[in-house]
Amino acid sequence: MSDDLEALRTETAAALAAAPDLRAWDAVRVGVLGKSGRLTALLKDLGRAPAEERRARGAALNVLKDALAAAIEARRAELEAAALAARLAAERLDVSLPPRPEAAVAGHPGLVHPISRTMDEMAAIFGAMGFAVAEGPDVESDWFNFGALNIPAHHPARADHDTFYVPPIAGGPPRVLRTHTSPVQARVMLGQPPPIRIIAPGRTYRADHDATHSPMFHQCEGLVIDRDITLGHLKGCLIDFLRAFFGVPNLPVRFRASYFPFTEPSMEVDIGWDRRSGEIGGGADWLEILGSGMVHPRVLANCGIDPREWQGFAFGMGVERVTMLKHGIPDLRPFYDSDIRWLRQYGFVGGAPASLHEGFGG
Ligand code: 2NL
Repeated sequence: MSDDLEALRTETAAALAAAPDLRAWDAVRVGVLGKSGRLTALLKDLGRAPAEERRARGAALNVLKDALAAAIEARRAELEAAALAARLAAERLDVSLPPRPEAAVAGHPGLVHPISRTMDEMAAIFGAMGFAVAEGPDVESDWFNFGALNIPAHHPARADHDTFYVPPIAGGPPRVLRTHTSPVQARVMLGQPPPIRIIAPGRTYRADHDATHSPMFHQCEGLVIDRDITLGHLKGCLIDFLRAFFGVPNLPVRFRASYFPFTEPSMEVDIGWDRRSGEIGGGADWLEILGSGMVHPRVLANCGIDPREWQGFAFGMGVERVTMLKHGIPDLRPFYDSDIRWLRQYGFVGGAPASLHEGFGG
């Protein structure tokens, strides 16, 4: 190899070794391979070499170009690994550190967010009735979120859901951020034989953002599948739940015919309250709390359960909504602001919530 090419190789190697970070590395790269880089200039000059030398020099230049590109790439990988290692070391969190003293309230290192509290209470109340808690992924296949639940493409219910779509993994099925927690229940039905008694509390997502809607919110759904489940079981179960959750023993509960694609018949569930004072159980007004119904035979079949042998009921409710009602929280937006003043006002001292036995009250 001619001297000038050899010089470029050794000088580039030295410059790469001396480059302390990706910025310096990029300057070396541009200086060699860039538009006005040294190698680029040598390639441009090739045309001026004597014809008898051109062929050999061209070949040597190409070999050098590949070698330089490889050396540059190798150094980039090295520097990136070093940068990542430095970041990981610098940003390491010591989770065993005691909490900052200013975060403590009344001697407690932290408080339970009202959303978590409500979901814990739901787990305790339904848990005492024999329900297990089921969980599933936030990013769902279009089929689990809609298809399994008797909401085919072009069904009007899809439009109501204001769905966030997620790019599919190469060649994979269409994906969404789940718009309800029903897909968790569809997964359970496919994964285990009946009888089934579960609730599915968790995050849900819809492309909706205003004073009363957040793009991320929470739902709790429930599902019971057995051989002889009737509307009577649905009513008894939800009446018991609502009375335990709101702590009002004789809370008036009303069932109203409605429509959902995944249940038939479907019912909306209202509780009695006083619109003026906000008192739950008093007054002459009705407030919608839950959607419910007998699981549609097509949903059972979609999820591998024979509807001639098994039947059941399902229900769903918004966690934010019942939390605001129960605790008189007037505004949805601060739920997600992580404002320590709001959390102090509405947070709960830790520990498991009261069980059904305590919550029933009569
Ligand atoms: C509402 C209404 C509801 C369901 C959710 C459900 C799930 C399966 C099968 C059948 Cl896997 N149904 N879920 C049923 C009726 C109503 O939610 O207003 N939610 C906030």
